[in-house]
Amino acid sequence: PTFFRQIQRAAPPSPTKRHTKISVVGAGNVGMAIAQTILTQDVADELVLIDAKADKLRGEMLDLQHAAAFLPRTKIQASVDYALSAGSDLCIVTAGARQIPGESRLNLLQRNVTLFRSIIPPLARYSPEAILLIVSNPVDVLTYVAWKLSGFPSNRVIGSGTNLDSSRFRFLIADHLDVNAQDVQAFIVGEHGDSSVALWSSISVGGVPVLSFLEKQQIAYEKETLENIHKEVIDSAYEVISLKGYTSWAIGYSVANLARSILRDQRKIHPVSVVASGFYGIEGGDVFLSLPAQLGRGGVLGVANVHLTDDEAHQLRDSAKTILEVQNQLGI
Ligand code: 6V0
Repeated sequence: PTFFRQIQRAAPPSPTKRHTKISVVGAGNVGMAIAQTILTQDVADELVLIDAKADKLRGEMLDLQHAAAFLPRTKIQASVDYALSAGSDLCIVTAGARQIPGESRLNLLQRNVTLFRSIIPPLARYSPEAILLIVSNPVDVLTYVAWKLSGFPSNRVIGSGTNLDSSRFRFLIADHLDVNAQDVQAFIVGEHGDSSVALWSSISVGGVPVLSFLEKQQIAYEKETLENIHKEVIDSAYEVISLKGYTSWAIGYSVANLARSILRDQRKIHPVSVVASGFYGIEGGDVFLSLPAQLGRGGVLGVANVHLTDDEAHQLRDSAKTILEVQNQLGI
């Protein structure tokens, strides 16, 4: 129905103003936190939710739609059918099987690979030009799996990787130094989770390199404090999960931030999971690990060749080796 009487024929939308569409697969804790943050940040004209549970999905869709009066305008739809995702610019995958008590990590991974076989091919078929952003864990291996199953070029398959670990790191450093976390530059790279690598020399606050500043002041004990902060980053996911059962808000903001960089062509550098083979002597097969990558409308625009100490490069090669061993058992 036409509510407004037209005073003049409306001009067709400008071809330079792009319509943006995001699909989120998996409407669980993480998928919904990402969806709601994307809505508040005004990055998409259209948001599609896909999940296997039809009732839960419709409930989540209605609940978000009812907030329309308070949000930038975004068309929100949901379906169990991937056809609704057609023409997406960005597909975010958060669907994952839950660990059964006593189940090995490899077995959980196998079940997630089976899940991805039913998710990635239809996503790729309906949105052949999309960028895939993988969040489900173990994120580095599953990003590789998504890359293989989609047949997409590697610049259009990204894992959320250590973007979240790095934001936890920046928060804790900011809290320790009593500064704004947005002024803290600090990168955690490598494998998302237990074996992540903190790049100590990358830490700066407002352009001042923290480590050399502390060394000049001969505050040696501060290095230990920073190392403890990295330990706290690694433990923090476990702590949140043991306290509230899952993590959601920080991963929601961190992935929405990636979505903004990609779709609004921000060309910002984020530590995300990309093909890392060939960097820092990583060899033996294709492996995804987080490195500081520049993100924009084309996906991964480039990977920063940051200086790593011998020890840091060694840690990355170790993670790559472990991941490759796991990948070789998957039959992908
Ligand atoms: P959840 O709340 O159990 O949600 C998972 C959702 O996936 C559920 O709604 C399921 O119905 C849905 N699902 C299952 N199978 C399918 C399928 N075949 N097709 C479509 N949907 C399906 O889990 P939660 O949201 O807490 O976590 C999701 C994933 O994100 C897990 O693998 C987590 O480990 C991972 N995380 C990754 C993080 C990162 O930094 N990369 C951070 C937090 C969680």
